[in-house]
Amino acid sequence: MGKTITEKIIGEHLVSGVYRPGTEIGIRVDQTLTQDATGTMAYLQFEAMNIPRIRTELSVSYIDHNTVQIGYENADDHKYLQSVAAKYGLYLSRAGNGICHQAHLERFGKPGKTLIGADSHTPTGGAMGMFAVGVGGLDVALAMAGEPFYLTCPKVIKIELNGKLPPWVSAKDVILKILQLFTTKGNVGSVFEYGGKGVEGLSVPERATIANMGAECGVTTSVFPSDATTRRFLKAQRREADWRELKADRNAEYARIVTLDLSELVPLTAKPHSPDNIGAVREMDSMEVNQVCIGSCTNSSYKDLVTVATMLKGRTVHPGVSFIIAPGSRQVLENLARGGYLTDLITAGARIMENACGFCIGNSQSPQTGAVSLRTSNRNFLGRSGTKDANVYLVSPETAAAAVITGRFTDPRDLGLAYPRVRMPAQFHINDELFIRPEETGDPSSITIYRGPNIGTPPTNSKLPETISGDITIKVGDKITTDHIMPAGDLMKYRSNIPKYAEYVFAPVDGEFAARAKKIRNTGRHNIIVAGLSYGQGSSREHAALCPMFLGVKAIIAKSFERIHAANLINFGILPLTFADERDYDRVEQGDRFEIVNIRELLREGKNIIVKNLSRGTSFGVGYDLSERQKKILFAGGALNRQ
Ligand code: MIC
Ligand code: SF4
Repeated sequence: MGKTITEKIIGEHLVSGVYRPGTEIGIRVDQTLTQDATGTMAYLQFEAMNIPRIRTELSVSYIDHNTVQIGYENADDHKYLQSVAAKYGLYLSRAGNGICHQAHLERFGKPGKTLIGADSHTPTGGAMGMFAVGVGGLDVALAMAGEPFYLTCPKVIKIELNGKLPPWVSAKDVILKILQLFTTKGNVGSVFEYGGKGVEGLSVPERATIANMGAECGVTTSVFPSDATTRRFLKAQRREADWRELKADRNAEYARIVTLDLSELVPLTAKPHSPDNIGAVREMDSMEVNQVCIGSCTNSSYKDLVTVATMLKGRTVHPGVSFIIAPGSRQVLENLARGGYLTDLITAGARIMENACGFCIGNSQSPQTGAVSLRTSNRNFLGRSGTKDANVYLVSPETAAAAVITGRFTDPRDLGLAYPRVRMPAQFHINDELFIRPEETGDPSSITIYRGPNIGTPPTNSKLPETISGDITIKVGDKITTDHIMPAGDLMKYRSNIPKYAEYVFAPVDGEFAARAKKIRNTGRHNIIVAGLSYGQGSSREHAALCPMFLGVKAIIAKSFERIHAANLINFGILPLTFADERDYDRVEQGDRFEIVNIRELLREGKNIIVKNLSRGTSFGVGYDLSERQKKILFAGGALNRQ
């Protein structure tokens, strides 16, 4: 039987287990990436492992999230990251160099390699045939220490693209259509593998938009073939030697095949407050728009911004719209400038932001009260923009630029303009000066790691007790994202200060949670969280596990968990349990007192676990999906305790 691309790459990297979907496997990690908001904690954990130099082929530490720098904390973290990179042999991508996923695709991505990144949009690398997976920082730290990366061997869903995109319909509309079909839940343990004739017509940046937002579906990753287009892209990056061909065998078998005719797609939008709440742009009834933000790791490539610049050339932003552009990388910005496109954008009235995450994570450009904000980013969770009652719509760069012109939701096909078909340059202007290479940094033993006053040591957990006895400190509903659990925005400056950051756990949902949890913890009881479907959607931030752990959370009972978050919970010694009968969710309330006895023994022997509800005199069963390796981590109270 033939192989899928996924099976080929996994097969070349397999170090434990066998390629059987649903079972745990370990793979060798070629490359890792981190960004500053997850990286500081990941490197503190790496330091705790006492390894003299990294053991991967390539590891890159990007500074792209916390670049607004109000107060000393972010700048101190940047300096910490720079000294760590020098000491342990990593590349450092300095602030101003761009968003990790865009810059990594440009300068380091290689077909056929494995990449794990402490950021949920790491699958962007799948655009050039990498097996690229978003993970928690601790998994990156372990990979840098030479450990394999463990994951559930995924089942492969083929997305067969046929036809060609019509004018004004672009890659964002493709992935929004896929989000409409697959939604944000129920896809854990799958890979989207793209194929079909339609792939040929998509440039690498377009493939990157699609692979990037597969993360919103909750898949392990998305993979495109590496073909002549990939080769041209790498050549334009002066990296043709990194190319290799990679495609699925003709007779490869898939768990499911979904066919999409690109020529039938129309401009789409994800309406508030979920990336799978899809509607057609034409149905938006010319709604007034207050803000347009173009950028983020989803749509900030040269191709995206040249399209926008060409549409706006000679025009001026509508008076009702605040128009923001954040290019994906310094390379993108420099090439826009050299081609004259930057001038067109400035003349049109764009507010040009730094090449960084910026507005996407809500640490700048929060819109006005009740605003309608059109963004080319990938997440529109409630409050993520920094304005709680803002309505964020996710759109393509074309639809975003149309609203810049008209001040209203406008289908770009209705503008009456000629569609600017952008050709990718045969050669990008390349300037790697903002990368600090490991070779440049001198003798590692002479490097002292810099630690500002905001940088603490990573807290560790105690061993899993025989009995968990505690309170339902909070009961939440379905689709709770890590932005609900551990908000980012301006609070991200506390990423390396856990006691401080922990004060904000669940702040967007329940401002009293942290105080309540501390009170329960201080009486010696445990905190337990009850949740609905798809708990922990969204980002990879391990702080959504680490900070609850710090507050004394020992177990979470949910209807289902998202992949990265479940792995993070285990890494920090929090037990993820699922309701055996989902109706039991309705039979428990916040404040109920629970007892789960003999857990260690039951887990060890693979037996059913019963939860006693002492407040109601009832009990119910819960399940778990844990490998022997994961059980050991839980018994030890987290992965750091096992090092
Ligand atoms: C995000 O888009 O939510 C982030 C910020 O990039 C996160 C990482 C983080 O919280 O630091 C992600 O996607 O993993
Ligand atoms: Fe940055 Fe936004 Fe991409 Fe996250 S989703 S990496 S915050 S640009």
